Amino acid sequence: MVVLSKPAAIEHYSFIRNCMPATLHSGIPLIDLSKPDSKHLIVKACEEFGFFKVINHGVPLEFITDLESQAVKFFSLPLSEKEKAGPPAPSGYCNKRIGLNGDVGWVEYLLFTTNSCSSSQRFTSVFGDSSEKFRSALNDYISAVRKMACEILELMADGLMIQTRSVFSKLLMDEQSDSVFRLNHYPPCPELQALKGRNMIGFGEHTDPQIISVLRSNNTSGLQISLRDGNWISVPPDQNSFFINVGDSLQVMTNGRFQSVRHRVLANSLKSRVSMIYFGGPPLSEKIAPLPSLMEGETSLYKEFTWFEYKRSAYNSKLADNRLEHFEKI
Ligand code: GA4
Repeated sequence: MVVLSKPAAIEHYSFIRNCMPATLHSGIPLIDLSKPDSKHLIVKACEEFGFFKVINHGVPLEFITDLESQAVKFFSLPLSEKEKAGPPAPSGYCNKRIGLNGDVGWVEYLLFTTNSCSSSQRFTSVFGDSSEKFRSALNDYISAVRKMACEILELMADGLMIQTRSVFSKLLMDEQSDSVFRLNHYPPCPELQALKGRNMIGFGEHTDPQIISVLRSNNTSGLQISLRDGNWISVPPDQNSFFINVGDSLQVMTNGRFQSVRHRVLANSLKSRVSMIYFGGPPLSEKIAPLPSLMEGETSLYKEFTWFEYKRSAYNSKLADNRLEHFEKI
């Protein structure tokens, strides 16, 4: 990460924004996975927010702290070392650029496609002897988080009274599941203090294209979500919990009953933020369409498409675009 020497230089960055101040919201739905009523609360949270926080999740703390310390170690390497991981095409490292269409943010990150992360040779060149430790921390974490995501998706199917409770989870469990994992580092941005009331965008507003995203961060604030009325709220960080986002594909499968949540991350002037996100996606060939049992005489709001088609279109878009627009029936 480049450190800017003069506060004036920072003015040239296109990701400085005058974001309206967001309120800290205490009403973010909280789901306790150990409670019997969680399935109904999950459905309510997905309908009202497309977002919720999960406690009693069953992911071993050790998996979380191990991967976080591997990530911190990686991000503290000199830029030239980190760049040895190669660009994220599809797995690799990148600094500031997000996607291929000109988006930028005050962030550096590692991206992995989940079926290739255990085999990526490039990490050996960056980590040398400790690459095996990184790989195993990554695999342990992803397996545990995918298991929790599947449990949530099964409770969701139950709550929606769908007969086949694995209707969503089987897509993540499929060997061909096209899931993604990302480790983000938002370095502190001390120059922000000179910007008086303006914000530095860490990761610009967007919705996630997949089915479900599972986010865990350290205790640094920055995440904001957009409510249905368009107001932004700050999500208080909680390193012991996970945050779940409804993705665009789940919006389609529920024929719009659930809506994918728009979210963004603002940089912090003092503390660095590290987040790890699992994006659970279906196999490329999977048809993404509303589930017949959720239609109750309604017609589909969306044209027919496969995850491959949606992904191709999404990856050609800008971060803030409404990606589902092209797939809506007029
Ligand atoms: C948003 C969700 C995931 O982080 C991601 C992102 C992807 C990328 O970083 O390459 C995209 C973005 C995300 C959606 C639109 C395109 C593609 C950046 C971008 C501008 C890995 C994903 O699957 O879609």
